Amino acid sequence: MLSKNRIPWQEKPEGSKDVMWRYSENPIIGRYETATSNSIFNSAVVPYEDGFAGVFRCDNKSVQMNIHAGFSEDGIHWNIEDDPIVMKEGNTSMIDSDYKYDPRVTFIEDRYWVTWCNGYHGPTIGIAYTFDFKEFFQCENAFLPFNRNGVLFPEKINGKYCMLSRPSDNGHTAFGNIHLSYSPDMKYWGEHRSVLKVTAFEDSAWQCLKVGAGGVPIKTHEGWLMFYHGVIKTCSGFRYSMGAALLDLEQPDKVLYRSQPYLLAPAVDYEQNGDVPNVIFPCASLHDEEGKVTVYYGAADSVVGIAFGRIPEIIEWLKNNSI
Ligand code: BMA
Repeated sequence: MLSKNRIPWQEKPEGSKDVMWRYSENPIIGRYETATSNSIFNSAVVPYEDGFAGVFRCDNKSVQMNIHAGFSEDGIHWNIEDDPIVMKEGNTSMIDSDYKYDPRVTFIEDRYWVTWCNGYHGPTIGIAYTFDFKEFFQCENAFLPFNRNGVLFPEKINGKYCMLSRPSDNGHTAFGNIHLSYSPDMKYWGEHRSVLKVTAFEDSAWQCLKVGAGGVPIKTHEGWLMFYHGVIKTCSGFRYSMGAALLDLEQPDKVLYRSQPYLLAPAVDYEQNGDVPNVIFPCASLHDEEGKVTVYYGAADSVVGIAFGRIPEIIEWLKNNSI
């Protein structure tokens, strides 16, 4: 919960019947905002000191994927480091990495934890921690390859760290369900459980090919609110949209509600056109004590956009639109 940091916000456009709506000034981060970037997209932000900090996916002009730290006073205008994060040794000296992408950031107890898709003989889930977004300490990879979309819960559940992930292949995976795993120490992961699976095409086609966790789940009285991406394969390729689910607080592999319609799908220029057309890929959100939520998402694998909603309305909508 935030008190001093005011999250970015804009009221719903008059007459809109949508549960979530886009910021009128999107995209908030353009593709060329660091000295060497080809694109800046699937990125994660958190409240930090009097403002915000984040970890950003910046692909450079050789189209190598890496993660960069950044800071902002208002959550909209960002200063992103020109150079990628250089990791120090955390709970291991094995900090090899062929590439890094799609970061998430979670504050747990005393530090910020970063998870990302780490290239180690194929994609798997990398973990690091930081106290200040200047020094980062890399830990053991959570899982064997191949895995993507590792997202930590913001607190221990039943005394253990808990992480969502999506086992995958080494390519543009044509399948994918969300699982979760527990760890007593952020090093050894087990007790793997299935959480959310793809839907049948005739039930909800936008999420029938694969689903993957978005930002850090938000704790509410009714459950963990998780934004996720769902994918359909169309005649012209994959299309990534955003939905939401509510997971049981004590036992988060139990899905209470899960959206049948999407909350947001590619529909405007910066989501439909870019290096990979038709992608909305949520990686983070900010929320306040009034229940406002601002979701950060990568658009068309090129830029970052934000969208707004109110948590009680989203939960109500989920209850009425669940499969
Ligand atoms: C996924 C990941 C994401 C990307 C998406 C669409 O497999 O690589 O980083 O946004 O594909 O290209």
